Amino acid sequence: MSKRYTITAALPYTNGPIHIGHLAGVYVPADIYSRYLRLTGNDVAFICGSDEHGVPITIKAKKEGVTPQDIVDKYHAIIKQSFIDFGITFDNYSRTTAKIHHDTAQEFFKTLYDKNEFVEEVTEQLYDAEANQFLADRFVTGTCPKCGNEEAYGDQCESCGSSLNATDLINPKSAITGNVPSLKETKHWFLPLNKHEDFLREWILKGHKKDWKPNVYGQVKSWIDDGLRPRAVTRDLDWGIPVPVEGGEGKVLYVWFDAPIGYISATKEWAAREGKNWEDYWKDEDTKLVHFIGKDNIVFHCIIFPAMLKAEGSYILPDNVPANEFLNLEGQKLSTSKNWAVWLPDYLIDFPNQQDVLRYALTANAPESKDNDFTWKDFQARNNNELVAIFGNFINRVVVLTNKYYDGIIPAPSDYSTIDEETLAAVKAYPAVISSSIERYRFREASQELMNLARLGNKYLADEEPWKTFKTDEARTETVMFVALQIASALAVLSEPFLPFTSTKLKGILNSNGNGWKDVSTKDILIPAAHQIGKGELLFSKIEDSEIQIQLDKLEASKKANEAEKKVVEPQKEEITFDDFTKLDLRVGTIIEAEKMPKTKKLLVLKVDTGIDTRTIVSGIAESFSPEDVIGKRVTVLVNLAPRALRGVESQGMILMTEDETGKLVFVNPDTSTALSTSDGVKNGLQIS
Ligand code: B3M
Ligand code: ZN
Repeated sequence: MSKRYTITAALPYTNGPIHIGHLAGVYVPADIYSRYLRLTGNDVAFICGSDEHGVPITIKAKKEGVTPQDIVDKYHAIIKQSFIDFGITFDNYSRTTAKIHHDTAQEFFKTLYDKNEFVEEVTEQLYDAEANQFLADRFVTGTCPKCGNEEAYGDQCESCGSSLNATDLINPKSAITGNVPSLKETKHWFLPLNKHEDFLREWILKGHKKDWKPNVYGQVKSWIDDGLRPRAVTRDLDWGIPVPVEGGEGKVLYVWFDAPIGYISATKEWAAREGKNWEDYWKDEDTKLVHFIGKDNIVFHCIIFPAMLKAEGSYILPDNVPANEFLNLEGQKLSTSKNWAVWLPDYLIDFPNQQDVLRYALTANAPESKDNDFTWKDFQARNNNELVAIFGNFINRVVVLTNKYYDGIIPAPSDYSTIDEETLAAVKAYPAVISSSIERYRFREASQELMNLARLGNKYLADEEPWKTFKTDEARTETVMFVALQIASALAVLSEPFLPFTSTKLKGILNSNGNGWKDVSTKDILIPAAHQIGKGELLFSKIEDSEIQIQLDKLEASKKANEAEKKVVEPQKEEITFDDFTKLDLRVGTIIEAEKMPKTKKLLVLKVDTGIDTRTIVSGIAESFSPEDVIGKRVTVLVNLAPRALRGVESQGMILMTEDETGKLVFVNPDTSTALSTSDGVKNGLQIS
């Protein structure tokens, strides 16, 4: 039965382009779902837009010396275009700096204010006096009180997912100046989540939300069980939506208060354009609201936004929030700041017309129930071994043989064999199988079922061998080719949600565009005899090792750049006088014996020939060098250091060591050119010139 759906995809922060983590977590599954629902005849509003307020944008603008508006204008354009080029079919891609959004968010706030749904309170908040700035959200970092992560933000810990108030952080530090913040009084409006606890418990825990993904349900349950607290929904910032009530001057709405309302304003904008009524999509109990998000957004979509909607009173609540886990890249967490990512605009340049390959690789390996890893090798294998070798190969054989044997005109079948009948029956079962997976948000499973249909086609051809029967049995060959063409037609339809560009191409090749999703299971003939198909064109092409290497080299370059940045140069120590320096008696010595100090990790006991005597020196280098490494080595020795007992062994001097540019411990070696290396200078102890 046809239904109305409002499908939202998390509004990306407009401080950088989209990367594969966003795509795998949110946009690809949301697009598959939306395309599927449209194909099956539903009324769909697929909504997204740029999240343009919030601290990350202010921070980026400060860093680049431009205004926040400059930043959001730049990335809104980049993000919007890359979604279009990638085939994400939003019905509307809006932005939260749009007037319609400011109006909608302010009106929403006003309604809750008028209904007394907020608690107005003066509290002490973290304040950076040097920056003249209250510190909330990403302006402050500190240790998470729940899990101990030392890099938690003022509103959330990304490590354990907890939602936090800035004052919860242990050892808070300003992200602007690095200062330890002070406390300063300020007035804010709080949404008393505690007041909505019973409703949330009833709605999610006792309600029908048992069909939510276990990771989502589990997180939400644990927050509710922990007890909910009031949460400030206003901020002392200048970038954002002004608080529209008395006393709100100089304050803006908290970005997580305005952003989800962005779904509503984007729907309004779309409805006005399309001549529809937006309220049908947000206020009709028969409409199904589904939020696609990443796991770090669960609390906002399952607790805070529903509490806001409930408090307002006239809205529907989400039917499901199929949040995904995270995608890693080559074994490491994706990171914008470390440039550890595959950026969508770059992908579209490096792999032109290969959107479907990335869509498929990300779906087949989607982080649906646990974090997953994207590797370029897997991407290549998904393309070469599945898209090319299974799907592409099947279509290519069917199209080439039809053109070769029948000039592209589909032959009429004779009697079906049992195999033919079983094969056609199996094809008819696929729409229901794939639908069932998609409707349960199991997109990986669904994509694999699609590939199984192509496998079925390949097996059918391999078993029936029309290239052999062509010489001996015309009628049998015609029947086999007819059946194979039905499978190809089914693939053209059922691939659309997953591989939309391929689906369009394939429909073009088959010269057939008329079938819908349900036709595949109900019609006996999807493409009729005597129909003329087009010439073949390859659907997919092999990705070579050299193309993969280019991508791996890019990542290697990011890694190097990060290491170079990370290298903190120790500041120079306090100045000393020449007299201080002349006190050091440095000699060239040779290590003649070395052994590990028992029961220690770090210490080696060395016998060193200093030229004046042989003495024992205990050196803390055992983690970098084994005894065998150092025996026979010429070293620089400070011989007049006061003796000191280490673990009961008297150490009579010190071997000079330093770190090289990579941080590795190295000997100050008298035989290579180091700072102290003129042998005269060393021998004389002190004269370096
Ligand atoms: N801007 C996405 C993020 O956390 C955030 C989503 C808003 S959805 C209303 O990166
Ligand atoms: Zn935490």
